[in-house]
Amino acid sequence: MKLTTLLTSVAAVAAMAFAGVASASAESTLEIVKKRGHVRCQVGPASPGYYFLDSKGEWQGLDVANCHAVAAAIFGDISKLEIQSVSTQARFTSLANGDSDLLSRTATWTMSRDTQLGIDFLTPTFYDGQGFTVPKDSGIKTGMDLKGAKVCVTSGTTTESNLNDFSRTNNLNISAVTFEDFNVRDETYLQGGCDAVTGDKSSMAGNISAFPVPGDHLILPDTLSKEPLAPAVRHGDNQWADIVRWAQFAMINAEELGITSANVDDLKANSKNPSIRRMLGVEGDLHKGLGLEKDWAYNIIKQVGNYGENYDRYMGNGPQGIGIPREGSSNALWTKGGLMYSPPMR
Ligand SMILES: N[C@@H](CCC(=O)N[C@@H](CS)C(=O)NCC(=O)O)C(=O)O
Repeated sequence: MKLTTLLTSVAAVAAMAFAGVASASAESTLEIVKKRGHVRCQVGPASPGYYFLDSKGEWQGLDVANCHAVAAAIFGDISKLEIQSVSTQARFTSLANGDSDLLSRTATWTMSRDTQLGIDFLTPTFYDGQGFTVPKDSGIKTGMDLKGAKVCVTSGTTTESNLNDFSRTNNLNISAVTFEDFNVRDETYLQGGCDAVTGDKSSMAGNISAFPVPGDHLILPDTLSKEPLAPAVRHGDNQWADIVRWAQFAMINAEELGITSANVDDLKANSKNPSIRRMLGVEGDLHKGLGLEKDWAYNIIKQVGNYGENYDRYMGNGPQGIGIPREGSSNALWTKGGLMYSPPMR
């Protein structure tokens, strides 16, 4: 099935499912989640950096931190969470039909997804771009060297459509070899079944780190696309979207204000900075608009940390990190020339 046809049919199913959810229940997502006692947060099949199982069998990662933040904001407890690992192809339908409360899983915010699938994207967690991985000894230096090449790609992704555009625009006649599962995609590449793999550059960097000899592969300098990776919620419940959006902003704002999981107790007790006092619920009533308790943001920072702590831990040089430099990139704070920016919390 062509991607456009697939998207149209997914959109139709999602719209029907969404109408069903809306009419079957007048309850808000927050009420449903509170009654259930936990948040259902969707990630993908384990992917280094973003969502993976640690040695204790617990989900961790930059995208999982968003799931934890929402559980902390609502319940004051990150364990009030069910992580759902859903295939790439089923991800948006699963959210639109009410199986998940949110998804947080390297999904690119695009116009058609945002406007046609019964879902809404929130603020990006990571600004990525698409690239190619090739064997170092292949002699391939740029995407332009891929004329007539076989390129392995995950189906149902922006990656697949961007590859098509890139090949058409540059007359490269690339043959896309598609896979539902990116592990099978990578295995096929490693066995020589494709000349290159294409994917989001950060995901590929994570995958390469788990290859038998990471040094034998390289990511080409080309960046084919913008991939703003963002969480998404079901369309139509603005309060729920606000909760997830402001949970993310709380982590970004905390970094800007210098609030970390290590100093948040001290700052809550002693800070004279009005911005810090408002955000941590010491003064003001910011929590009211979200329908949460005063300490919603305190709980996020105490239990999950600020954005930078999570970046370092999972995307940077922490023991579980995948070593993607942040400085000078779009993922730096706006005060350091990047795009990570929270509107004022006042
Ligand atoms: N950001 C793209 C790619 C989606 C994506 O990340 N797919 C995953 C599976 S959930 C994948 O293949 N990840 C590994 C990779 O691209 O290397 C999109 O939203 O379509």
